[in-house]
Amino acid sequence: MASKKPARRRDADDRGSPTETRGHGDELQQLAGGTHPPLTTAQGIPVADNQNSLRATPLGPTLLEDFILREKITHFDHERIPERIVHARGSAAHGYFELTESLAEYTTAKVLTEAGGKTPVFVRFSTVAGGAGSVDTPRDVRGFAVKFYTQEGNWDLVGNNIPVFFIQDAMKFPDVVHSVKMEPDRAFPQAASAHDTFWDFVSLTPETMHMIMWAMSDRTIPRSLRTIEGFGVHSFRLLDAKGNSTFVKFHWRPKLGIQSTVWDEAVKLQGADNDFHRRDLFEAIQAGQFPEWELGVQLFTEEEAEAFPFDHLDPTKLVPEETVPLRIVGRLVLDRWPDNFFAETEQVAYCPANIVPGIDFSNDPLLQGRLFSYLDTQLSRLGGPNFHQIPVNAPKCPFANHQRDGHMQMEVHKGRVNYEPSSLQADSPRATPAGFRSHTTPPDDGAKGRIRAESFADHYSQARMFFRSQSKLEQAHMASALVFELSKVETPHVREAIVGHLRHIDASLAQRVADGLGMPELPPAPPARVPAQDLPPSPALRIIDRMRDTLEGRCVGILVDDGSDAATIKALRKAAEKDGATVKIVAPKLGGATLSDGRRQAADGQLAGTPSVVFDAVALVLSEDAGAALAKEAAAVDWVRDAWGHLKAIAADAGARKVLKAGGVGRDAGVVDAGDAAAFVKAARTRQWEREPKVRTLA
Ligand code: HDD
Repeated sequence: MASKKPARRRDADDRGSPTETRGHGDELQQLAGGTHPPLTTAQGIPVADNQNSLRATPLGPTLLEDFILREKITHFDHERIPERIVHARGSAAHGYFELTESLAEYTTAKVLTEAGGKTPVFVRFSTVAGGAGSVDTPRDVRGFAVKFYTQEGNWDLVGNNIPVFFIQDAMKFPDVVHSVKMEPDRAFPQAASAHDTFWDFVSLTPETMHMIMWAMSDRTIPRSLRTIEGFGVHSFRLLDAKGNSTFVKFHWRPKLGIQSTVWDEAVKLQGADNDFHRRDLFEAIQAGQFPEWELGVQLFTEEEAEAFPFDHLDPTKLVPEETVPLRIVGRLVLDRWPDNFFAETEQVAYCPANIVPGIDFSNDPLLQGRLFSYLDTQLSRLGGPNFHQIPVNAPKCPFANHQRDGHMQMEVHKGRVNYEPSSLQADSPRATPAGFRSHTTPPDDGAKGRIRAESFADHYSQARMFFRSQSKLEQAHMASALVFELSKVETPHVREAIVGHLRHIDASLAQRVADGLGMPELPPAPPARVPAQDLPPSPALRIIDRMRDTLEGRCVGILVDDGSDAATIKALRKAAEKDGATVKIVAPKLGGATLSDGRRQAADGQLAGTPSVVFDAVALVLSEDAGAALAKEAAAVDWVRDAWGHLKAIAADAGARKVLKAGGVGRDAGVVDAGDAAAFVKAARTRQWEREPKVRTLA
């Protein structure tokens, strides 16, 4: 058919000039106003037509000669780089670290000694198991990686929101990661630990038990990245001018307090908003509500460490704050969203080996392995040894050495001298006495070998301490989480083995999980090299008691419709905003609603697309008619049913009561009259934990 069209005819006009634009697409070029710089190829050649490829005739084949098309497509074909093997999904921001208390007594590192000094940082948060395009709210550990661009070079504190790790030795890292990622034959589940391979590995690796307790706690279903804690995990060293060493553990404490979701909410958030955490971080920064953390340090000497009833070099152990209190020495503020996700968030390359003079590593065998792994992974992820020149990775202090050439070299190094010692160039870089020096750890007298230290053999005591330090509700959440995860495990002996381990941690926990799984009897506990000791509980490890009662950083949703009482909405909004909340209006239609005073109220979200899971507290202000209509609308009924089930404060006026009834909302201190804005704000500052036993059976 096409071949018969007259357009195939070649005539004098067809030939035109080489840069001539013809046919469909011309008009697109005219659309936008403004003063645009000329579009060029990567070689700087101006492009006349960005709509049509170069074709032999109007309906003929495309010509290989079209270097503009080839360059464009080739670049596009290579846009993706390998995603991180772990922590692939992440969100990041720029900001600064401000030292508020000098640690000059312990270290020479300027970033930790110059009180009042501000150091630029780039912080990336991540989930561990899922791919780059996975959801934000699975049950998972969160990465908390901070790159400090100090005056003495880059210091990367690459931590997590949990102070311990699954394994003791880097040798096991590929195994634990393989086991938790999607299973290799079926390629599922994505971003989930609830499957056979993970629990199989765990069941055969008792050192994971402490971290498993944390992973099953509410820490792994955070409300926001702004409400997670961060930990450097390992013991590091601080070194003073004489080389004296003090051990240090780093902690980040969120200013908004630590806050989590409830499991059902986290699951529903995955449907409501895949990008819930990324969006929350973005919106907070754009709104000038800059996320903030305190930096706390635990400092202890070698001698003090000797007295701990555990080995602090074992990364499955934490140092209780009750033993070594936290000293707050600084604050971290994130105040700028990256300009470009790929250039910054994707290309940022953290390496725990990036450390500055005055800080040093410890002999933690997990840390030692990490010192190798990160540089290695960046070489394959970023394609060569010059990734430190990418702006987000480059130090902000001067840097110079004799490393040269390599893939994607961006520097034009001058001069003849690219070696040392040399006498030919007066300004060529030389080592300096102020440079990095390692702690001179005296050698121990043991023999070389593939050894797991005897002091690493206790796998249950701190797991027990963590479990027993939790409030009753948190313990119930952990038991329920274990039941959920193990219910997804198809292999009976794996489920049984895990419950066996739990018997070493807490007999009641093991029984609850066994009951939750419907096991007829408790499986045997595996032999334990070192039986669990009863360490004193550490209340600092709880979440619920430590949540800050505040509306700061929280979001309130108000459901309105035509005829909603304008004064009530205004009062609720005013009170919530005064307390620090962000308020969003939800209506059945995005166009909004006409309120009782005849004013048109715009909506921030449409009801069906804005479920209550995205809010921390909800209010419904509805006329009698709207209430009656919405009581038959599943989206509205779910709105209140979920808010009730997720333990949120609910304010409702008379018209909205019908919706509450349809949603099965009961009565408690968290369900208030919409006319009482003060009562609503008070209830909205926290979750209604006492409601929980009424809404779900906890294991
Ligand atoms: Fe790791 C990434 C945190 C043990 C090997 N790790 C990575 C990231 C974080 C952590 C936050 C993401 C950084 C970013 O945002 O780009 N990793 C930890 C913590 C660990 C830990 C807190 C234990 C205390 N990691 C660990 C071990 C190994 C690795 C034992 C290997 C021996 N980690 C890597 C890696 C990654 C990584 C494969 C993947 C992407 C990357 O490094 O840049 O090299």
